[in-house]
Amino acid sequence: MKKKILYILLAFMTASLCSCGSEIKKEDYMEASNSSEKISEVTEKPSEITEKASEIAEKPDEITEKPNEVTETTEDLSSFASGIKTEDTEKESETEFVLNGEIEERCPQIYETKRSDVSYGEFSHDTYYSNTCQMERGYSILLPADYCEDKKYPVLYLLHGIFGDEYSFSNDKSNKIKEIIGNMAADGIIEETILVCPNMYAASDPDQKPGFDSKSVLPYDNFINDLVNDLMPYIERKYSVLTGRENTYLAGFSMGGRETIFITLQRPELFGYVCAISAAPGIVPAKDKFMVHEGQISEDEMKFADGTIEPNVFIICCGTRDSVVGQFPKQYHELLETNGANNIWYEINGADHDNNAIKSGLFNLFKQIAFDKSK
Ligand code: FER
Repeated sequence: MKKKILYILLAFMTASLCSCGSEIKKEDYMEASNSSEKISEVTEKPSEITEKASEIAEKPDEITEKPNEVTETTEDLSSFASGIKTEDTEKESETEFVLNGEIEERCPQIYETKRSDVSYGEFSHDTYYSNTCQMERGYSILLPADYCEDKKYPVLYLLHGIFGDEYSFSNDKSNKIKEIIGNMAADGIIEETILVCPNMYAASDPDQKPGFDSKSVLPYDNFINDLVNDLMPYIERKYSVLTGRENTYLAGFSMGGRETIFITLQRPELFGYVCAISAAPGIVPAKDKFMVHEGQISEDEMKFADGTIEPNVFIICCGTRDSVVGQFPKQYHELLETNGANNIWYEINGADHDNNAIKSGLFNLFKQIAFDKSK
């Protein structure tokens, strides 16, 4: 009997621990929805979650409300936060690796598994002064284990999801970022690379908080200014980095994926290698259960300006079972393609809004970088 209670307790604790990739905090989602529902209602079956996902990810042509108008969300949003713990039914990926231009849906085990003969970097945290926000702002940084000033390293800026911060990736051991970068560098596939994880909420008012309404989302759209004018110059001054688009990479998950696409379209001369994982809606006008998005740009503007250089690699990907952003990433890919902007689109079979998608996106970004640079 005691054993049974222990098992139940263990199961409950395991279910409660957010081991998935999203930085979305359950409490925040619940707060955003004014939801008073119990956490026990969170544990829905994957199939139910998928049904909800298709409801939530409405197509843009289904917009009936005026832009700017905030939709009242009556749905229990906490269920979407738990949806990201979807059981992974896919087979383990191949352990063989061949450097070619092919996308591999899943990050191979050999790259996400810690090895005893590889030294991995450790995350540290620091701050920089942001003129954009008129305040000191934090970032996490993963330097290669044997980082030294005599060498110069390429940099990947990695942007978190909504309600996240500069600790979102460094605090989540399940995204295997350290392992993927460390192993791929140890195998000589990629150069040793510095990873910078900023706080993407570029608000000037320290009391402003993220949420599902136009005003609360604006600081995310302002991050382009903080990144380009404050953080990148600071990183380039403080660390031994290679500069220029060939050595500057940009990736992001969900809200970070949305800003990754937006920033890339605005400043393609700065980033040579880009990956938007499970990108959130709102670059172009859209509506989902969370809110109505006015859109940062129009659908026609979803392209690179005439005469501008395009990224060498521009990946857009999403899990087939994404319960938060649904079909929006695919829509971005299609709009870009229609407007003549090259991008690699792929889906991660069985992945939700989770670390399976994050691991896949990062692995494939590095693989494409390696392949492109080997040409
Ligand atoms: C939205 C749907 C998803 C949205 C943001 C998200 C601001 C972000 C999700 C995430 O970052 O995980 O409508 O609007």
